[in-house]
Amino acid sequence: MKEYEIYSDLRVPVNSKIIVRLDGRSFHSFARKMELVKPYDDDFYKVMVKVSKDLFEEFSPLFVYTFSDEISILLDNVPFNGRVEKINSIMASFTASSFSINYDKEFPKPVAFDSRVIPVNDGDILNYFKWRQDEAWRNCVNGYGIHFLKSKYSSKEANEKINGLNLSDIHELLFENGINLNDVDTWKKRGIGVYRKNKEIKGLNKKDGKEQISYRSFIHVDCKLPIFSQEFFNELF
Ligand SMILES: Nc1nc2c(ncn2[C@@H]2O[C@H](COP(=O)(O)OP(=O)(O)OP(=O)(O)O)[C@@H](O)[C@H]2O)c(=O)[nH]1
Ligand SMILES: [Mg+2]
Repeated sequence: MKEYEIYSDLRVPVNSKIIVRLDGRSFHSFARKMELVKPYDDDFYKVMVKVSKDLFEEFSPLFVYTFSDEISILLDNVPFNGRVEKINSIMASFTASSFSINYDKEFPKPVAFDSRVIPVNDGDILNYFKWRQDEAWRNCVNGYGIHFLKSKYSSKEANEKINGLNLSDIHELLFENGINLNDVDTWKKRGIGVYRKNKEIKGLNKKDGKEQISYRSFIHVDCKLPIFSQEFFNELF
């Protein structure tokens, strides 16, 4: 029967970097049922950060990036010998478990995340994360836009109106109504990053009694990410 497991040999090359992207299943309806604050629910985001840190501790990636209900994990060392079934199933189940443990509220039903593996060469890492960060920005403008329109019109009318507007129209509409997206928290516009950072430790050298500086790394949650650039990733790894 073993030969029936025809997908178990599907592998990514272990010498390539990969990104694994996890996305909450039907979180639109999860958000409605859990009555999450619109457009941004602080408690939900705190949980997504805890999940991102759990993933970081478990899989030692180079970088984790999250916004909305999705998490992207950039891995240098491809786990499970590159076996796609293993990577996807373990990452997705680990994420759903971590989400459930860290969210100490009852859910209407069990939550799930989907998972996909994306092999990337070094030249595409910036493009990938720029693409997701652009999506975070679109999400932010649309989120504030629809929230504002629903305060003025019926849900149906608000949806119709927002579909006819592009991002700068929505930005303008919000501005005219006293909502300046420049004042919105950076993490809502650019997402949240988790990565290792070095901390300076001052100590005494036992041999000569002189002060010496060493460095210890810790997991840093960055809620004030810059717009992604090559310099940002050059500093990371
Ligand atoms: N109210 C609220 N909703 C949120 C928040 N963050 C994410 N969401 C919801 O999560 C959804 C995520 O979008 P998608 O992943 O495209 O939609 P989905 O319903 O999860 O669908 P699938 O991923 O295809 O299963 C958004 O549409 C929002 O409804 C939040 O902070 N507040
Ligand atoms: Mg989703």
